[in-house]
Amino acid sequence: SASDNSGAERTLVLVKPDGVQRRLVGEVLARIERKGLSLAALQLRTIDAELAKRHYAEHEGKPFFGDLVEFITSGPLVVAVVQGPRAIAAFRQLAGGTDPVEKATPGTIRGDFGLETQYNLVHGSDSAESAAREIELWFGSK
Ligand code: RTP
Ligand code: MG
Repeated sequence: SASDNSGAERTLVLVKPDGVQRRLVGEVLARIERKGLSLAALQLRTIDAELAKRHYAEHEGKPFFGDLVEFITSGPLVVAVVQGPRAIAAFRQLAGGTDPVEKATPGTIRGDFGLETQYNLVHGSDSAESAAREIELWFGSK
C-alpha cells in the first residue's frame, strides 16, 4: 500500500522551468538519488495551459493561478516519477517549504537555490491521492 515501507511508493516530481533554465536539473536529480530514491520515469517536456491547469486544479481561482500557469508553461520542464520508501514525504523533505526564504530551510532544494515563491524550482506530489492523480495525468494513456 502507499502507507507502508515496501519501497513501491511513487511520487510525481517536476523540475520547473526556472530549474531547467538555471541548469539545476542535475543538482535536483543528484539529491533525489543521494537520498536513496529511484527514477522510474524521466522526460523533458514543454506543456500547454490545459495540462498546467489540470495539474494545479486545486489552485484554480486563487490570485496567483494565472501567473502560475503562465510560468509553468513558459519553457521546458523535467517531469519524473520518483520511487522508493515514503517517496512522497521524502521528496517534499528534499524540496523544502513553498516559500524558499520564509519556509524552506538551508539544505533543501528551495532553501539552497530559491528566492521567490513563484520560482521555487521543483514540485512534488503532496499526498498519495495527489501522486496517483498526477502520475496518471502526466504519464497515463489518454
Ligand atoms: P508545488 O505544488 O509546486 O509542489 O508547491 P507546493 O505544494 O509547495 O505549494 P502549493 O501551495 O501547492 O502551490 C503551488 C505553486 O504555486 C506557486 N505559488 N505562488 N504567489 C503565491 O503566493 C504563490 N503561492 C503558491 C508556487 O510556485 C507553488 O509551488
Ligand atoms: Mg502543491
